[in-house]
Amino acid sequence: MVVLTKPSLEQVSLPTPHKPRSCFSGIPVIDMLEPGAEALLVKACEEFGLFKVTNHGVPMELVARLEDEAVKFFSLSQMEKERSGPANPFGYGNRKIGGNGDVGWLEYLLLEVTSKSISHASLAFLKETCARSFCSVLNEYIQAMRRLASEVLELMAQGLMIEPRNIFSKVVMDEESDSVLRLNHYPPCPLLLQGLNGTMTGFGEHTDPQLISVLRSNNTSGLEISLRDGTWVSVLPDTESFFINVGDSLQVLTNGRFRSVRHRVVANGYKSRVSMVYFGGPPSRERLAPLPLLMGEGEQSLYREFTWCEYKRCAYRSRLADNRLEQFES
Ligand code: GA4
Repeated sequence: MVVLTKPSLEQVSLPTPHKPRSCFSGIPVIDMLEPGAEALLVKACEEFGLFKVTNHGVPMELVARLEDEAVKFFSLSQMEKERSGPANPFGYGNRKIGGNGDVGWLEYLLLEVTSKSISHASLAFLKETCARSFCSVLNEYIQAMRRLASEVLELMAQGLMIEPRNIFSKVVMDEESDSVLRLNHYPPCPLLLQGLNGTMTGFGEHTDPQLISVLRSNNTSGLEISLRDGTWVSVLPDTESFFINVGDSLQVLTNGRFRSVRHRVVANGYKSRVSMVYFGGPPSRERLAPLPLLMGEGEQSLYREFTWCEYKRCAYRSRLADNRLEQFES
């Protein structure tokens, strides 16, 4: 295992500890090449808002290359990393999440993604600290994530039996789609070894704003999800699969049939967790509203129409745990 440098303790209040959760083995596994995958996928989005995909076609060698580069970046000195920060919202961030007082036991690199690569702005601050190899593997990875996100979204449309098949995927494949790549490092939390009773929040509970998120982590646990009845369970890591989350935008398009999953990450006492998350979002001007094709006879629309730009404006004013869709309910 790679040992990452310990981040310095900052003058930031620590997140509140909470009780550890039991491991949940019921996360749906969807083999993307299996006939009938689309129906299983729809069921998973309705029941959990989270599932993992196998036979996804993403070369594991590419995943390993990006993870190595991420580890190299997080192993730089604090001063060097901070040349790519502070995250506002993009760039290198340490402990602070968003701009409204949320904190977590992590450091991260948040990158803006425009259609096929990292944006010029994100590239500019990365160039300060990173080798060209990092930028090129990032762009390769983004391409692979876009392809995977699009295939999963197409299977969803197929499973819901709506046409055209690219009804969801075209939103994230659009030239102007507004997506994000997040590299997270959750360092081991020494307080957990000093008799702290409970666990430490790495990334507080929230739902993702976009359509779908594609997550891959190393072999360190930490991800927890809230089930339909509100119980929190811990999700075992799986280095070979990708976890797919339903985001708020997809919940709106499906009029609440698919659920954006509330999730969080807890820190580990011994091991670093490194995760890489691609968030597939719509173009700024995209209008979001329940698709009439998915509404049954007499079914009421749960949300009024709004643009992604409007949603984002509200999101950046919110705290992580807020229900950001509430204000768009009809
Ligand atoms: C949650 C999902 C993604 O990580 C993210 C986060 C974003 C940020 O870290 O800047 C936000 C959060 C996320 C939702 C509410 C706002 C914005 C922090 C925050 C408090 C990159 C995203 O798109 O939304």
